[in-house]
Amino acid sequence: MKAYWFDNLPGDQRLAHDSGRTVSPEYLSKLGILHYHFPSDLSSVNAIAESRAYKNRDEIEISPTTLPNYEEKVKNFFHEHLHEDEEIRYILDGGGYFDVRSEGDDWVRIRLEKGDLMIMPAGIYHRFTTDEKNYTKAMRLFKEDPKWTPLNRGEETDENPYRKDYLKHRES
Ligand code: KMT
Ligand code: NI
Repeated sequence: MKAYWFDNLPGDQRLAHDSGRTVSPEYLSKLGILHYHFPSDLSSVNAIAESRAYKNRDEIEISPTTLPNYEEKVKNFFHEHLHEDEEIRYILDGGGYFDVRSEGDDWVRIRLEKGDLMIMPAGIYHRFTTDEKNYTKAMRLFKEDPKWTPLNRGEETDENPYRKDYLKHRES
């Protein structure tokens, strides 16, 4: 895992877009993001899922050969959105980027690779993209009652109770 400020320069979303300014683990924690590294150890993943009552999971292989309409899907993952549940992702192979909004509404880019597990809080604005290698295999963890539908950013999501709750906790 590596976190840095997104450079905001034009170019394919799958490029690194590394401004060269790193973001500290403390700042990620302030945004409410948790990160772990579990190399090929599903027991740790299972323990996290159990402790947060995340009872469902699936695996997704995001690549041009395994995901129909790959280019379109990759663009969709990159639409800024939030969820009403935590988003928990465990990278099984390959790599990719999650961008999350900072307190000042700038993008923090988080590079994840095999063995990385990230938990994003409910209500945080974010987006995802594969990298130049076009290959991410990930486990997606869901609660029993899934509220993981992406809600694209707009006036309504700014008023979403999960968004308001996130901001309240981030500021404290
Ligand atoms: C998301 O929320 O954009 C995703 O789940 C992307 C696929 S998992 C790496
Ligand atoms: Ni999401």
